Amino acid sequence: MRIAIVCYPTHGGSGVVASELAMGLARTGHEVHVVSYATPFRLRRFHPGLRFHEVEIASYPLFRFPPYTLGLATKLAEVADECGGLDVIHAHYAVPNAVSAFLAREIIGSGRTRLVTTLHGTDITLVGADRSFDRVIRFTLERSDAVTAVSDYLAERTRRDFSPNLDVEVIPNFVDIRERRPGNEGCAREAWAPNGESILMHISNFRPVKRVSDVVRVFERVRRALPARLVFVGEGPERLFAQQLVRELDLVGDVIFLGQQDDIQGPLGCADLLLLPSEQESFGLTALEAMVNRVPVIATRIGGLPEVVTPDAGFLFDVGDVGGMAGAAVRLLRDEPLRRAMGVSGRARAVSRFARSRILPRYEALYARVTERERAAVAG
Ligand code: GMT
Repeated sequence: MRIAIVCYPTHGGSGVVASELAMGLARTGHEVHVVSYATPFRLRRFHPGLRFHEVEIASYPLFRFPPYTLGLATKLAEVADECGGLDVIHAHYAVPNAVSAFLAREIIGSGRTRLVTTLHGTDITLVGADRSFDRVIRFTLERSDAVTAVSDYLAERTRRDFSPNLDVEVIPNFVDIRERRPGNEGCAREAWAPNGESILMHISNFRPVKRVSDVVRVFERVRRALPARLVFVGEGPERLFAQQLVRELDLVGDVIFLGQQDDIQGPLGCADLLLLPSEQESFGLTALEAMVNRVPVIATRIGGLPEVVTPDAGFLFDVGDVGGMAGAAVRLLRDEPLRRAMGVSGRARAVSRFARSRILPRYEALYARVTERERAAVAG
C-alpha cells in the first residue's frame, strides 16, 4: 500500500509512535511517506522504503500566523500526485494534522484515498477542550474513514466529549522489545551514582500536565530515607521551575538534568524506578518504555495509565499523593527482590501486550478494511 503518515516531529509520544509505525510499515514492504514540518527525530537515519516530505510555509507580511494547516494539506496533495496516488493518509493527532489530512483527501478527490485518524490524548483532553476547536475536531472525526485511540480511556472520552456514536477502535501504543536497540550505548551507573545510590528517573516534555514539581517533592522524601539520585530526561516549559525547586529544597548535588535524548533506552538502563506523577496521560508511553526495560513504574491512577501499568509492574496513586508515591519508592528501593520481580513482570506484560509485532498488524488490518470497503462499494 502507499501510505502517508502525518505527525509531529518532536520528542513526544505521538511522534514516536507515528515514526515507529512508519518504519515498521516500510520494513513490511509498504511505500511510506512521512509528512511534517521537520524530520521526526526517530527518522533522522536512512530507512529504505521511507520518504520524508517537509512542509514549508512561505512567510508573508499579511499572515500574522503561518497557515500550517493549509501548507500541510497542500503538501499531502502534492505527495499524492507525485507518487501516483495514496491509499491511506494516517494522521496522528487531531489538530491540525487530521484536519489537514481531511482537506487533502478532498483536494485529491480521487475517491481512492482513505483517512485514518489516530487520537493520542491532548488533542482530545486539552486542545479538544478548547471550545474554538470543538466543531472542527468533531467534524474531522466524523468524516474520517476510521478513528483510533491509544487507550480505552481515550476512546470513551472521545465519544463522551465529541460524538457518542462515533466508532473509535482502540489500538494501543507499542514498543520495540529488543533488549539492546541500535544506537543504545548503554549507561554507566557510576557516573550518576558513584557511591551506589539508587537512581530515580523522570522522562517527559516538562509540560504542566506532567507535574514535575511532584517528581522533585517525591524525590526529596526518598532522599531523606536513603541515598538516591534523580535523573530528569527531556526538555520543556516546566524545566526551569523544576530546577528552581531543586535549588530551594537543597537537592542540587543529587539531581541531574540530562536534557532531551533521542534514545531513552540508554538512560533507562541505569534507572531503578520511573516516576510519572502526571495529572493527565491517555496512555503513558514512557511508562511502557520503562516496563520493557524492566524498570518498575510509580505513576498516577489517571487516564489510560491503569491500562498500561498493572499492579505487578508498578504502583499507582491519586494525583498529588506525593507521600504515597515516596513511600512506595522507598519500599521498592529497599526491597531488591520486589523491584526485580516487578521489573520482570513489567517486561513480560510489555512483550505480551504491547510489542510492535502485535500492534503493527492491527494497523495494517485497519488499512485493508478501509480500502477494501471502498473498493467493494465501487464494485457493488
Ligand atoms: O504528553 C503530551 O502532551 C504529548 C502527547 C504527544 O502528542 O506525544 O502525548 C500523548 O500521546 C502519547 C502517545 O500516544 C501518550 O503516551 C501520552 O499519554 C499522551 N499525553 C497525554 O495524554 C497528556
